[in-house]
Amino acid sequence: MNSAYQNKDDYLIIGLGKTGLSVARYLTARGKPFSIADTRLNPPGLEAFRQDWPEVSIWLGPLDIELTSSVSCLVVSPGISIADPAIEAAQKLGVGVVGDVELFCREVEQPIIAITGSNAKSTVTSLVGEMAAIAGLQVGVGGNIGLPVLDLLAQGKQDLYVLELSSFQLETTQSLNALGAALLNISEDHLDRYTGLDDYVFAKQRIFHRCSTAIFNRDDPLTLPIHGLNAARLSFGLAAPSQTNELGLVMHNNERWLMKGETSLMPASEVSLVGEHGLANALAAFALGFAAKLPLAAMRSAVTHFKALPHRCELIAERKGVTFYNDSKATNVGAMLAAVKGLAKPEAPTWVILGGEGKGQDFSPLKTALAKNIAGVALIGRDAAIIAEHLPEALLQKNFSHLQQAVAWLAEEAKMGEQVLLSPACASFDQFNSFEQRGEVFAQCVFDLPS
Ligand code: UMA
Ligand code: ADP
Repeated sequence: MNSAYQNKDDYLIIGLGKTGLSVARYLTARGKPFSIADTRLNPPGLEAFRQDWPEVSIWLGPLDIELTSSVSCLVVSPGISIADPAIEAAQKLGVGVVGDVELFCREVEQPIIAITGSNAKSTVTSLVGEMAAIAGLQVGVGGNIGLPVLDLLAQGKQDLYVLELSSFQLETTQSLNALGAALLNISEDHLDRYTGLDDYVFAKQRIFHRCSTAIFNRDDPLTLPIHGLNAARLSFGLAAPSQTNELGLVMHNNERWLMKGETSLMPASEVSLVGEHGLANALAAFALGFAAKLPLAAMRSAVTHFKALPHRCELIAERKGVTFYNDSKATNVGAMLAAVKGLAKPEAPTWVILGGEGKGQDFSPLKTALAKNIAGVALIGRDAAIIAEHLPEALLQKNFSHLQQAVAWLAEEAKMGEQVLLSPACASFDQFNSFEQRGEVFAQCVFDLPS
């Protein structure tokens, strides 16, 4: 019931998702009173919440200034914009506005490695987590990757935390003070929540606030730190490093090496991540590892043995000399461009499966990006026609109602030595429950092909 809301509690949790529940557990464990709100009338998880916290007041529906100003602190979930008028108004009246990551940072004393970017966050976060584990550290890995940061506290004391942070989480975090903070790359995303690209970049740049080492991408000027000016800096990029605080690639005796300044890290051929973007991700992880003072041998070992996360340029199988990759996590144009650039080569022409829910993105970069080393395109999903308008005219392309038909066609068309890449540049919700399900359907179709 929303009527006659009289809230004398200290905290109001906004959002009944994973984050909200983790905050509820955290505040309960510390004996701090709270109530909870969700802008939806019937959010998933409502009944379970009522059972676990029968005494806690729940507000459902649009937020209201009387509600938000009745507490001393709002703990806002990432799915809710802090530009909501009721949140903004409460903040102006002196109510604190924080997120779960802020509560976590206030609680833990151990060092934090923080990672953001439009793409590659989960990959780099997991890789740095493995580097630390191989180095023998107790490491907690969480955040936007899926495990809310406050739930890491239940795992006991750690030596190091490695956190993937979204722009939404960074907006409500003031005390991150990371030991190493990386902004990996920027491409258009979440423009439904921001007034423009600048606003989105500004939120991402918050990762550098009072960090000890700021890590940025020399190939992406928008990642250059604007905060954290007193921090040490490390950069990564695909060109050769020219100083000791730069990581990059260098040719030695006909072999490419990952380097930090003049120090050799490892040969590129031993990096398990595929493509040029895989090398960029490995360099970023090394930079973060250096910021955390991890031993080189542990970093090398992790980069050699790291298994690509499912649905991220994941090698599925080879059938009749054709290699199939699942990059279903490429839900935006930036991720798809990186996969194509990283995998399509003159000696390995690539067929790309594109389409789904385009989220109003600008598909014009496809015209140039798909002009070289692409054998053809299979289009699926709701926005296939919009994407088709931006494909190079001469490119072989065909439209399919279902992913299964697209894979069957590609299995017929692709020749030995070629590659098939599911990297749709779109969300999956028009035809699938999630990008994971889309990737699983793709993998199953490939496994079902005759070998
Ligand atoms: N919602 C409302 N009203 C509310 C609260 C939420 O409509 O009052 C809606 C949101 O718009 C959203 C959904 O409910 O669509 C979930 O929002 P939430 O903030 O409750 O989400 P959680 O379940 O807590 O999951 C969040 C992150 N989700 C988002 O940022 C939308 C998860 O990242 C993250 O793994 C989790 O916290 C743990 O930290 C997911 C994500 O999509 C994977 N992130 C975006 C991305 O990676 O691009 C940023
Ligand atoms: P995030 O957590 O940021 O979504 P993931 O590691 O899950 O990142 O990868 C998401 C998508 O980004 C995948 O499709 C992956 O192939 C693509 N990707 C991986 N590395 C890069 C990179 N360096 N630049 C752009 N896209 C990338």
